[in-house]
Amino acid sequence: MANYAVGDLQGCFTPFIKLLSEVGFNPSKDHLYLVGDLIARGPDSLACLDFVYQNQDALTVTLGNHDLHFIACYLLGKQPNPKDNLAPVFSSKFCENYVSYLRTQPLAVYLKDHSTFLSHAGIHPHWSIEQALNYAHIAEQNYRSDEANIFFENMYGSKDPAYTPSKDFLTNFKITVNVFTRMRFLEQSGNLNFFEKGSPQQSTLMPWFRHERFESDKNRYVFGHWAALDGVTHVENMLALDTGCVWGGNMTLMNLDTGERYLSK
Ligand SMILES: [Mn+2]
Repeated sequence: MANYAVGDLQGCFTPFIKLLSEVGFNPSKDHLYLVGDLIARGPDSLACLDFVYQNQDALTVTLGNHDLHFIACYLLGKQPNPKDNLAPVFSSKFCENYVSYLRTQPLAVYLKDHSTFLSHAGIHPHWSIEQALNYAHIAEQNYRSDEANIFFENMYGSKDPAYTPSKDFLTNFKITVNVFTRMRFLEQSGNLNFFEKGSPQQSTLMPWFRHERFESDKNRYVFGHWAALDGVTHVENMLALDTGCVWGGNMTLMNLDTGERYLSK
């Protein structure tokens, strides 16, 4: 049995399947962690969702911002961003199944045997792994509940860059979702900066993974979301898997047992 992780698929089905066949992924024995953003800008979001749905016993998805946006649009009856190629997904007779399945998936996972934390955007440096999993768990209950719509209605906007829990449960949902699915750079205060998306070399702000808390941390952190990093963090235990396949780059697959990386051509 092998454990693999893949970064943002973003609807790029062909390179994904090629990578799985290159490593001989066997859904009856192996497990695959997808760190979110299965769908959106690429050519074949429907095929990505369908594969994930068909192989769900062998897969775990840590949801990304695009996955949550898809769920929100479906539940709230909103139009998705026209830049996303999601029309075939919305017209699929299985659309409801995909939404139901994605809602069963977590925001963050910790693999004890591998000392590895996985999520779409990362972990806030002021949150312990235990706290982070606890916040994720609460938000997961929110989006699985019958009241999920009120959480999705209040998920948007960049008005809440905070990372500390508040007294208001809707705000907490938004904070948790922001940290796990949108975080890149941090302000000095620890608050999230939603406006810079480039590479760390082009910014005076601190990428979340450069915080000193991680220097003596024996855990590995596996994340996607930040294509401008191109898989490079310069921090040994920080493993960035989004190498911008949808923007003309590669897709990255990592063997979590050996640390080996494979790039799609
Ligand atoms: Mn993302």
